[in-house]
This record gives sequence, structure tokens and C-alpha cells, in this order.
Amino acid sequence: MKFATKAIHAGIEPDPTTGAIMTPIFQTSTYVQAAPAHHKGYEYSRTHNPTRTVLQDNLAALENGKHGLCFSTGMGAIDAIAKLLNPGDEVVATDDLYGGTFRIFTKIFSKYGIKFHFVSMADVASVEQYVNKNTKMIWVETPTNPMLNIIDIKVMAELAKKYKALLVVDNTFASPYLQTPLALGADIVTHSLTKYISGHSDVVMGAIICNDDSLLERLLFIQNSCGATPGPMDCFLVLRGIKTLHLRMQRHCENGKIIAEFLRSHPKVDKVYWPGFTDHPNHDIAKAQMCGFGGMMSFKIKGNKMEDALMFLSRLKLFSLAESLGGVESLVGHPATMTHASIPKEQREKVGVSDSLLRLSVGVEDVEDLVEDLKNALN
Ligand code: P1T
Repeated sequence: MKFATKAIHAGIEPDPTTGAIMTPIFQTSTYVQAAPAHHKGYEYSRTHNPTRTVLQDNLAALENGKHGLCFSTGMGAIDAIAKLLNPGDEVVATDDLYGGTFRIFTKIFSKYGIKFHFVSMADVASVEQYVNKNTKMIWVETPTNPMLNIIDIKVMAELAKKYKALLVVDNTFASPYLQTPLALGADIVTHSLTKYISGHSDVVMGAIICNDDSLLERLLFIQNSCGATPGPMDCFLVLRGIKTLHLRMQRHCENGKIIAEFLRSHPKVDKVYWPGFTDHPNHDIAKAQMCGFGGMMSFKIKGNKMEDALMFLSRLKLFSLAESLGGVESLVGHPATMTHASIPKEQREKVGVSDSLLRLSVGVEDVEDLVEDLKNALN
């Protein structure tokens, strides 16, 4: 089955009791058992819920994976993956990643004796310097949030295998429509479903997809023990969003290209970070491992002054100033004070997240209106 067919059909059957074509919202906490331990596969909704099962199977199919697991937030999924680690273990993570991921690693898991190295993943030799016998995970976000760097998943997978570490890829920015990391050798894919996958800014949720049965068992144990599981209504909303993921992503990519090119040609814009430009430092990797460049981009206004960035933000009418991304409506963010505020200034500036950096999540509106909005605000 190809992507669009899977988005609409994978894991989804008409309800056997009524024929309802849409997956029912099983709004129930528990399930009646005929006798102790004689049940229909469902005992308690923290552990399993039929609406969640359908979503998990659908997500696994979209990522060309075997197993899907859903969590109440993207951070809940990241938390569960990090709980696979033990004191003394080390993780090599990209130095440009979502501020919340940096925060949970440095403020929560480092307290439990896990060591994190944040490194540029532009070339494998510099990553390998930080890998040793204690390294249990290589953590990749690609495209990175917010600098839109691209990391070579195949190369990182080979490195992880060489050291018997797990390769985790946060695939939130690309979505499975643009990139399927398991096929490139990743062991675990994680998503903030809040973003492109649900696509309508009405739900917060996360997911993990993997192939290995024993990894699934360990993750299921963590999921059930720690309990960051989503409710059935939210699972329904994500399933509903997924049915148009391919259509939305096509438009995000088309609009993204036009906006990136518009910004780059504007005399008041200094630098635009978007992997679709042929002179983006990782363009060739993006072309090889993605089937489109997406609608996320960051840029700086000439002069690199925070006041100019803030004035620009105040003049936008269609782009809303908000955290998050990947919804149908266009958003603009100021990473230094919003999504990446938890990263110390010196550290974030090293990777380019200056006080003047702005991030766009280009939506699926008419692109002429979006260009007009940006033009007015810049002028
Ligand atoms: O917000 P939540 O669903 O918990 O997902 C966390 C998360 C994980 N991974 C990446 C790459 C992310 O971008 C996020 C959340 N990011 C934002 C809220 C943002 O505006 O960047």
C-alpha cells in the first residue's frame, strides 16, 4: 500500500458491531471480564484502549514499522525512550534540538546518572569522538529545531550499530510523509503528534515507532508503569488528522518553497535556513533521505537586532505568534524566548539561535496572502 492509502486505511476497519466507518471513541476506563483474566485483550485504559490501538497500528504503517505506541505528549514519548537508559549510560545528541528535549535530558535524566553530549552532527568523525563503550543512544533530530540542519540518518545508523547503541530519530519536523527513518537504519522513531501528524492544532500527543519486539516489550512496560498515555478522544482527533496528512504536507512543501524564496530575495532579510535551497550545507542529504523539504524555516532580519525581530512580529496579521508548528495555519515563533528559552544563551547562540532568529511554520493557506503578510511586516 502506498502512503495516502495507508494514511486513510491502515489499521482501520469498520466497527464490527455497527459498521461505523470512523473508529469509535472508546471513552471507557475499564472493560468487563467474564472471569478473572478472561477478557477480550483490554483490561484497563492506561494499558490499552481500542481507539489508541487503531492509531498505533496506523502510525506504525506510516513509518513502515512494526510497532506503534502513543503517549499523552511528544515529551511523554521522549521521556519513555530515555527511561530505557541506566545510570552510567551515555547519550550523544545533536546540539541543535527542541528546547524541551534539551531540558528533559539536562534537568531530569542527568540527575539519574546519565551523561549527555550535545554535538554537531554535520560529520560523523566529530560525533564518533564522543562515542564510547557506555554510549547507549545516539539521538538525532532531523530536520533540527529550529536551525533546519539535516543529519544523515544512514551514517548515524552505521555509527550506532558499530557501538551497539540505539539510534533514535525525532521525525517531528519531517513527518512520515517526507521521511521514514526506520528504513534508513534507525531503531526508534519518535514524534510530537501535536504537529504535522495531527495537523490542526487541537491536540497534544506523542508517539514511538520501532521494529524490534524486545524493545517494544520494554517500552510497553515503561508506558504502562509510568502512565503518560493519551485519552481516546485525542487518539480519534489524530486519526482524523492523519487522513489528510499527505495532502497537507504537499501544500506545506509548496508554500514553504515559495515563502523561503520570497524571504531570501527580500532586501531586509539576512539569512534564511531552509533545506530546500541547493546551497543549504546539507541539501544533498535532505534530497537523498526526504521526499520534500517541508514548511519549516528560520530566518534573521538584516542587522540582527532583537528590536527589529520584535517589531516584525508585532506587524504580522496572518502569521500568529505562537509555540508549536505543523498545523494548517501559519505560525511564527521567537525561539530564544519561546521554544528554546530553556537552553542557556551561550549554548543556543553557538548553534545559531540568536535573539534575532525567527521561526516560521508555513501553513496551507493561499500562499499569496502569506507572502503579502510577510511583505507588509518587513516593509
Ligand atoms: O509538545 P510535545 O507534543 O510534548 O512535543 C515535544 C517536541 C518533541 N520534538 C520536537 C522536535 C518538537 O518540536 C517538540 C515540541 N515543539 C514545540 C512545541 C515547538 O514549538 O517547537
